Amino acid sequence: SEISYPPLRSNDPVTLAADIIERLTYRIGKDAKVAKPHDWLTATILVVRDRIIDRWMESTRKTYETGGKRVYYLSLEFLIGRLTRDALSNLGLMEEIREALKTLGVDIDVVAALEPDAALGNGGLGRLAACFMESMATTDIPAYGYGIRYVHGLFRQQIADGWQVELPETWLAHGNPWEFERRESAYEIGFGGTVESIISPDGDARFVWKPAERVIAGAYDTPIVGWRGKRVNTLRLWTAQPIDPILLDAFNAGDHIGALRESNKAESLARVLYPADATPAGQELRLRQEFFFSSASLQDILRRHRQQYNTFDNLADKVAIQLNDTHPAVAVAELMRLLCDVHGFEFNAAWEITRNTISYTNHTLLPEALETWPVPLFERLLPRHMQIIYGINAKILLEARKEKNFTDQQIRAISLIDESGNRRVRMGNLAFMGSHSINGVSALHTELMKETVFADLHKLYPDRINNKTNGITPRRWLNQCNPGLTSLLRETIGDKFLDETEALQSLNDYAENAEFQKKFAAVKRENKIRLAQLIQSRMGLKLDPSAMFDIHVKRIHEYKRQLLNIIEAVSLYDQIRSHPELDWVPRVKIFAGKAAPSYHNAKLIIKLANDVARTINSDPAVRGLLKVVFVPNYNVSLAEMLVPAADLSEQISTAGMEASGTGNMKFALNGALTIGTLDGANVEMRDWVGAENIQIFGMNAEEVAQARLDGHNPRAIIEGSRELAQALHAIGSGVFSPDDPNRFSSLVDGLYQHDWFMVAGDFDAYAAAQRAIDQTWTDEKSWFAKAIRNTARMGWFSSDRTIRQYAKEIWKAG
Ligand code: DL6
Repeated sequence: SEISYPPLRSNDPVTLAADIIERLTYRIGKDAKVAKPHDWLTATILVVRDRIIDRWMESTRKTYETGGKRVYYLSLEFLIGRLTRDALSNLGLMEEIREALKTLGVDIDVVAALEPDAALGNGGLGRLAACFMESMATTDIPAYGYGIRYVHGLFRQQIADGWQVELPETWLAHGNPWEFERRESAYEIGFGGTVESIISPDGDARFVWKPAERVIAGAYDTPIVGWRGKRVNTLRLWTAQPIDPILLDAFNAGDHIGALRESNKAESLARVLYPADATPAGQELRLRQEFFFSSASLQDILRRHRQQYNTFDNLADKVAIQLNDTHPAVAVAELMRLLCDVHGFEFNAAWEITRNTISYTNHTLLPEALETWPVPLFERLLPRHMQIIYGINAKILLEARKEKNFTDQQIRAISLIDESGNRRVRMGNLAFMGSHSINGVSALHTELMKETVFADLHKLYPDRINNKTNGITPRRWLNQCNPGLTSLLRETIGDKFLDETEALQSLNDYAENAEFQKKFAAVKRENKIRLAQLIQSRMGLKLDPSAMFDIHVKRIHEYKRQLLNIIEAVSLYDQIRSHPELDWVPRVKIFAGKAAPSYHNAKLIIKLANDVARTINSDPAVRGLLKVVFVPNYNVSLAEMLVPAADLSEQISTAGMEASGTGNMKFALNGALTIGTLDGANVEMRDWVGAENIQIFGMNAEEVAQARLDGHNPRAIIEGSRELAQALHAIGSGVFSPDDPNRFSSLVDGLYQHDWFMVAGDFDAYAAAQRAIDQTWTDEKSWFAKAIRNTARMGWFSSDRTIRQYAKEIWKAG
């Protein structure tokens, strides 16, 4: 029967102000006279949330009614940051809410800044998932994100005496008004135990897993609003609860701690996000987390599907499941288990459905980052899944041998079990075999995937690997983070780019226009002043906004080569002091980023950046021409301040090692010039912005591979480069660490001995590229023409484009 729904709520500032007061009074229980800024934030979020709910329900109803295909994005990380500005700006409510709060004597900028960053991710992979969620809603794709509601997101970084110190992140301390607990959506997740086989009268075997431990996965939903509020999708994050919160027998017998053991064990599943993005965590708890969220998500997906269609025969037509890296790869085995053991499918039929439903994105070629698990651990924790994995392996290896004449060596390479040492389950190969599509995240990365990590699987299935170059949401990474540039663009080229980012192309016509250049430069300057104020208030360091802001922010890793940048800073410092008569371009080198707590060299690089900064910043001989800053606790909100303020963006990874990068896109879109290697998406950025508008330097991926094969000789290179040799000598002999002169000798020795990341190998080319950048900077007209062309030509890197490609070519949805 027809249900009539209430009309959508009114959005004029007067109604909004009344609603805010209503929420403050009746939901939070505070009188406006004594309300704290946090109370205003919560009341405002509740009002905005109510506007979203109407559209959220409408979106869900539409999918049910049209029988649309649903996309499920399984990811252990969603680095969403703050949500309030996203929601306000996507709903077009920003100015109305600003006005409403103003009438109540509240400044929206003050309260919005109180929202904690939801730091549920490490870096690029997690932030990509967040951009994709927003773009899926924008492009009207019925999608759900599934992940874990970590109580503690990524650690908070403090810098003490130049060293990184990790502190727990407490983003839920004030509650989270954005989320809805869904008590009805709870699932049991098993671990361990045994597998029983039941033989039916006609001789078929059925398997029943009897787990020894069980926990409950409980759902929390966050609405994700698309641009102009067209569609609202759901981010469903799982929390872990014990079946028995307290063991009363133990408690009554006086064992008060033991009585909570189950509870603690269950809750530990959703307590922390593993803080490493380039090495697998390797611990049992991580495998438990992976299975926990994969199983809960699949049970939820199957329940929703069965409720609508009452069959799983059409699962692949109505459901697309995207695995974000190998972290949810166990979902391949779990979907097989659910279809075979719970829903009665025969193995081959279940395999067809599984493979047609699942697809996998690879985000790294670093062999050490491809997850594997020891067979005994896997077997103990997931005995039925181990059987299924052997079953899949037998099927595929037989096919490879019979149909493609695979050699023993090829069979060893594609097997799900790595037998080269202690036997391990290869999650990358499992994700590959269980997927109909395997995609890389930039053109170069995808080609390298075919040649390296998945070379033999690619020979077996030559049609499966495809490329989907990453993108970023322009709502967060232009409109919101750079309101000054957004207004300038609107008044110059009109509003079309707000809906179609590629319409930024028309800005090309203004690249040489002196009047426009002046306005563009003024916006950049304003953004630099804003950043300088933040740095002064946080660190007490004064920066000159006329200097070039040269920004290198991302996770700290040797392949991202912050070390190369620091060594160049040291060399520049030497030259400024030796040649005070020359016209040096004033620069501020800004670094930020977190190191995995167990990554010794990365932490040492942070200390080096801080030691170098202290020395250079306090040396009067530098005359303020060079400043080095390491800004603590890099997160999404800090990125939103840094990105619009950059003149120069450092994207200098060792070629062949950065799968794509997405920071590179954010900076270029906001009118920074890039200094970078031909790595990841930099290659495509060069094609789009034009080689003359990006500063490319150094070895390409092929040359790096060749140099490694030929026996790269870094000592000879260092000895042949006076600048490099002097800078390394200064660092290695304790010029920047007089309290501990040998502190950095291991870093320097590594460069002399193997230089795996080609820091020495690329140094001269990098230094020359920096001087070429200086040259361009001194010609202001030329600089801004290039900067404007970057903004004009980066529209293709919108995540809306990426998502449309996924939808058309992989998911067949939308
Ligand atoms: O695809 C998103 C993002 C890429 O832009 C980065 O280049 C890549 O490093 C990152 N990958 C990961 C996974 N492990 N590692 N390293 O975070 O994905």
